[in-house]
Amino acid sequence: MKKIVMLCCTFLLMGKAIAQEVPLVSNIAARNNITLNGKWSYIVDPLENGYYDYRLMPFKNNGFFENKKWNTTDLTEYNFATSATMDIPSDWNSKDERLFFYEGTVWFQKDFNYKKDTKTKGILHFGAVNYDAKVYVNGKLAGTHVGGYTPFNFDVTNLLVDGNNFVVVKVDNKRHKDNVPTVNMDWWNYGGITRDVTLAQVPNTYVEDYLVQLDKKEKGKISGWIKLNDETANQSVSVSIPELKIKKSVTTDAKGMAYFEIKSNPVLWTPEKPKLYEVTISKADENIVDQIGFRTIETKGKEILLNGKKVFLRGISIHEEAPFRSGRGWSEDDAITLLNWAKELGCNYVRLAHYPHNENMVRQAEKMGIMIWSEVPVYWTISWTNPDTYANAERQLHDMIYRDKNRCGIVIWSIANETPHSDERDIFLSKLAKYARTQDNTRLISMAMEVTKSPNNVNTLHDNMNEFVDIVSFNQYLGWYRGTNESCKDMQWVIPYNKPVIISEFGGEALQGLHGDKKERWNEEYQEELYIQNTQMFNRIEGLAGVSPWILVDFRSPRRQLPNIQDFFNRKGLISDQGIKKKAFYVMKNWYAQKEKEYK
Ligand code: GCB
Repeated sequence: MKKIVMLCCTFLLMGKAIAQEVPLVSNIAARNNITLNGKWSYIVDPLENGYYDYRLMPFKNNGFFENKKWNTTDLTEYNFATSATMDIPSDWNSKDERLFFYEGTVWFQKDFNYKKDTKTKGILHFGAVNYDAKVYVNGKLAGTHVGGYTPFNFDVTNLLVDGNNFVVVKVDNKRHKDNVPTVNMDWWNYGGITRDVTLAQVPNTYVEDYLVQLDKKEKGKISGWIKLNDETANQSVSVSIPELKIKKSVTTDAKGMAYFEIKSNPVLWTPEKPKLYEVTISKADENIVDQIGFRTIETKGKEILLNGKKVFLRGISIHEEAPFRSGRGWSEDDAITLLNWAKELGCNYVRLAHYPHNENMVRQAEKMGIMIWSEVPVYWTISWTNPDTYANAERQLHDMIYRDKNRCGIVIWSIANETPHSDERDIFLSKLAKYARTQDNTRLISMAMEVTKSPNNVNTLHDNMNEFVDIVSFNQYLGWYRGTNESCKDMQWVIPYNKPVIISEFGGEALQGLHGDKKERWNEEYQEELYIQNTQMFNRIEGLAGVSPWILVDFRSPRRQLPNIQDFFNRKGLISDQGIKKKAFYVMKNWYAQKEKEYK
């Protein structure tokens, strides 16, 4: 009898996934959480000996993920307990000087305590891991993920035990041609568990996701939906916005979805008055609190309209690099420092390049009244014809939109940066643009295109992708990669599309503190002159609706080698890596002050 019962149990376990990736739990920070941030033990494993045996076959069950307790009788050649520790979130390149240039596998391990109960599930959530993650809980595979800048989570309920548990993550950031991004890029490929790690303890049936926004079709209405993880009908869920005296209960349909429409005229979010409302999504055993703003964003001919009013996007491009200490930025403090600088420059807009930034950055920008361009790392020369590469890019786009769809600060989704023209690229990107619209029809779509060179001082912009985007954006480097600063004076621009135009990048390098003739590169005066000439030229571009100079702060890049000047920093920042403003900062600031007046 006993034997039969045991067999049944095994069968049931085999029929049911022990752990699995589940749709992202929205607004993870607002759930009942155990944080797994903090000290993790780590083992650097350049040959992946913790994963493959000496025949290069994956170990069945005694890889490093087993976290075997070391003793003198067994042949065990690793020991997390005596290995060094690293603060997570972080990147190993800036945490361990031996790993500055390292691209490969590092194993991370952490112990934690958990109180199991039958009414809740454990969802293990990672804000981001760069690039390839294999996650194990108590020695068993919980799931895998690729892509370095988007969140993912696994339902690990069946792997958790009451009391002591451990999690092991194998992180591999080796570059591969077919990845997104591909092998060649102008930023540091920081490896590691780069964003928050959270174990959310949610009710067995929980609110997985929700959308609360101004109705797209009808004025004076807020609409949206609440989605449960289970396809359970007749569950009562509600949305409340006390400041607007809204409390609306709705019931789920057979798909676990509940839709609502509420008559309301909220104060609209603007950069000048970034009004956010406290919104609570509730179920009998769950309350999720969010801060949500309401606004409309659209285009009309060559204009961008925010809440129906023409705006000029006074922007700056930003990499997700930590101010002062370099390394990957991730915290609220990092976000506040960077965004305060953007504010000081006079910005109402930031281009978060070249991948989705951490949630702190997006939420903080929104709070400070800064509109956002958010981008996926479809950068330079991707493997356009590889279906897996497309699927990877689409997944990253999906997850970026999914995470941030309630963020009114985001006004533009960007699907690519500086991609070379070809039929294969057109097929890939047009599909991606159409996909973006299926995921969100309330924001604008764009991509950073390139200027196609043209003779006689006439720059004509031509890109087949024009018909798939709402805003025509392009990077141009007059005075740095093309022409001289002087050449800006005679340059004419022909942009033959009836759409708003954004210059998504322009700029040049300067080592902060290096001074000299404005005709000599690398000194601050050269960069200053480049900004003077370029901004004067911009005044002549018809339909220009925004700019985002490249870039706010000097950032690390292995492409930038010049000794004593670059030393592995791209020096196009308006601010040095040590937080000191260069002369060009003030040129841009003045130009933005003028623009602000013009658009008042
Ligand atoms: C670009 C790229 C950006 C580079 C920049 C540069 O056009 O989009 O990723 O860092 O130029 O500094 O060359």
